[in-house]
Amino acid sequence: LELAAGLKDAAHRGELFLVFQPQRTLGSGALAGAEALLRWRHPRWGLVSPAEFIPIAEQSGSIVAIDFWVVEQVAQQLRAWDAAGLPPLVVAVNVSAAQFARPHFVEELVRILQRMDISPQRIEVELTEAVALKNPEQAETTIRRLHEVGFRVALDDFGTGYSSMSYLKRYAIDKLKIDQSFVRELAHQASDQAIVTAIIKMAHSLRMATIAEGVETAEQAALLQACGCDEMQGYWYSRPLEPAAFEAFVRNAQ
Ligand code: G
Ligand code: G
Ligand code: MN
Ligand code: NA
Repeated sequence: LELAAGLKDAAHRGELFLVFQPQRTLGSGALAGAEALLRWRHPRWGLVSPAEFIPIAEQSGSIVAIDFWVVEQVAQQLRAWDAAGLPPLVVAVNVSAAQFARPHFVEELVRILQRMDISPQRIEVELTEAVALKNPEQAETTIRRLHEVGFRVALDDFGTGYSSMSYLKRYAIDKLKIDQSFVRELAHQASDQAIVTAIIKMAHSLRMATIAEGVETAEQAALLQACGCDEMQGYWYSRPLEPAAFEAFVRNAQ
């Protein structure tokens, strides 16, 4: 309860901020993009994990305002990086079920980006299977609409939800994010290698790209590349970085 009360105005008090985790193309080694991840620095409790406060924000309903604040921050950051001469990166944002279910979700996103003069093509919308499957009919329409206006769509934590193969055919998904639980023991578990290989093959035959999450070792990266995975994200390449550190990382990667 105290956490919920503290969260209510956290954005206004400047306690929320974003970190950006670089994503790497496995073939060329080039920087592929970034995922924006929310952080809450409370004056007394210190850094509170989103794994802790996102569920609370979802229960209290404040998640919608927070998620739109995140999009606004990302757009602002992209403008700043463009002005600083960084290459035009695509940034992935996590979307909650409550935000995705809003009747004018896509238009609300577009309006925020228009205000900042940032094209939807710079944003990848990350949905989990749970978010996408809550209301499959609405999801199909919303994802199609997202595409029409230029957003990319990625399916987050893929393989951990109630994966139904039928929606992969129906939904216009651009990218599957292979969950880190399949990556963790990749070098030691034949079953994980089989699953990862199958996900990548299926994704490619449906013309979707793949990114592996939670890549922590060179060995995992090499195995993923051998399996044909397109991109990777994880501590091995980089931890999530605050904007200044991210900018330095990008300049170094060029
Ligand atoms: O960064 P970290 O691994 O601690 O994130 C934990 C969880 O919080 C992940 O499931 C992630 O998707 C979620 N999360 C991080 N940032 C955001 C955000 O801006 N909005 C939403 N809805 N979830 C987020
Ligand atoms: O649910 P989602 O995939 O959006 O959240 C990604 C989470 O994974 C973030 O909390 C991020 O901080 C975390 N993360 C990113 N890279 C790694 C990694 O290499 N190892 C582990 N254990 N977690 C990671
Ligand atoms: Mn994510
Ligand atoms: Na994920």
